[in-house]
Amino acid sequence: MQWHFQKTFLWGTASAAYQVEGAYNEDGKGQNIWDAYCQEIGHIAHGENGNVACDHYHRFREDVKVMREMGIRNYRFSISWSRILPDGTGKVNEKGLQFYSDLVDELLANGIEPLVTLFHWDYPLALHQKGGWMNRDSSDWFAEYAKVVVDALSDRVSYWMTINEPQVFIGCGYAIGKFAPFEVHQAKDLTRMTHNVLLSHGKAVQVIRKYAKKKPVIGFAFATACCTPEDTSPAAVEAAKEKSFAFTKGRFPFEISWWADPIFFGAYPKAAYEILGEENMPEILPGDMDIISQPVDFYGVNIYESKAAENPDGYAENAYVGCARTQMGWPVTPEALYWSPKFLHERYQKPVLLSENGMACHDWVQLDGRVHDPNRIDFMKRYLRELHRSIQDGAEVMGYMYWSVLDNFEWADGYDKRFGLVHVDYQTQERTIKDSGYFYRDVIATNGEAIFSDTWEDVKA
Ligand code: GCO
Repeated sequence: MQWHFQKTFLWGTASAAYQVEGAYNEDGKGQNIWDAYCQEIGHIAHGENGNVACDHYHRFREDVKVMREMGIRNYRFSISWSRILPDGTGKVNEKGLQFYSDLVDELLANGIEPLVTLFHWDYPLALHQKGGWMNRDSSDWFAEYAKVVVDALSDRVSYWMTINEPQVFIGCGYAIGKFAPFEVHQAKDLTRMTHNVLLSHGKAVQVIRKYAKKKPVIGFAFATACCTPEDTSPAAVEAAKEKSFAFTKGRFPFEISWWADPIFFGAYPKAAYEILGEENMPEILPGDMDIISQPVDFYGVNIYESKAAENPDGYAENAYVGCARTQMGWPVTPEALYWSPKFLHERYQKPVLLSENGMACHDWVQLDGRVHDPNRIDFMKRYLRELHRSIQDGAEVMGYMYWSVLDNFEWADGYDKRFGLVHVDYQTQERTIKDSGYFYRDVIATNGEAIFSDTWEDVKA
């Protein structure tokens, strides 16, 4: 068995505009729904918001330097739509574009490949006020935004993700009201929003293919991992695969197939019509499914934990009494990075990009000035060993983006939850590379071999 990943494997890290940039109202940036709704008391832990965050907007050169010290080769970041188009459409904010152009130049000057996510939840407030994803025009708004970004950055950017986790921004934002804009809608609205989000994805793919100056590699970053089989018998594996891609009213709109089947098969799952009822399915105009099913180059997926195929203890999650859990409370389930790449690659026949994986820990700077995070190092070893095993067993996996480069604004959880390879002191904005950041440096330098050491020591010191 080879103890490393393929030479072309993309090792990197990830972030999102609203979670790291700050400068929420600077240099002509327009408001987005997180700017607006974080001001409402009760939504976010401690009443926190992304107004300043990690101040990445002003400190991006320092942050790129830190990435370089960690040997990061790829950096997945998102563009703030309302920083580029303050009203969502129309007038372009040149200072906003300049920030992203400077960031891309800084990355490339430091040997780091940029991967751009067009939309990571920070929907322009002006467009939300025009109906947002409920409005059939929303896909044209998104295509216009995509064109502005592609014209500005595609001479240097090759990797594109259209949307990040529609399962979550529609599911948590409009079905269960946990994320901005904190609304609760019924099925008819949710399917209509889904259709407009998928049309937006398809039209953005068309724009990138047509106007990108460098040959583009296009995908998305979906949520929702596959289920872990009860055991490795063929029957259990089949059952887990079937459950992973099933459409169930209870999990709608968080499923995989609800979002991925229209893109790869050009149709919504049949079970959706049966379970939701024809009357609740979206209006599909001629040509819509052709737009939605534009060919993409990879299936990007954010995986933190696997789902349980069947859980005898009644847990909805893949958990058991006393199981290891991260600071988010999520069960530690490394096999998620074996089964999800395997099942997703088999079903959709595209290379899989792990666009996010990581864990939140109770990190702080210790008396010796370092941030010792052995649990995160152990987590990464276990998950990456499973990813390596999945590749050895035939799954095509193109890369791994650790979430996240910096501690940052963890949405409704605010700043308590720390996912970063780099600790951020939000009082001083001081960055401290955690032990895991130095571990990841060695993982990348050895193309993965370091994950097989049970006793990795930080050679930096
Ligand atoms: C997501 C989002 C990230 C989160 C991260 C930790 O996957 O939910 O893409 O913005 O911060 O996943 O929850």
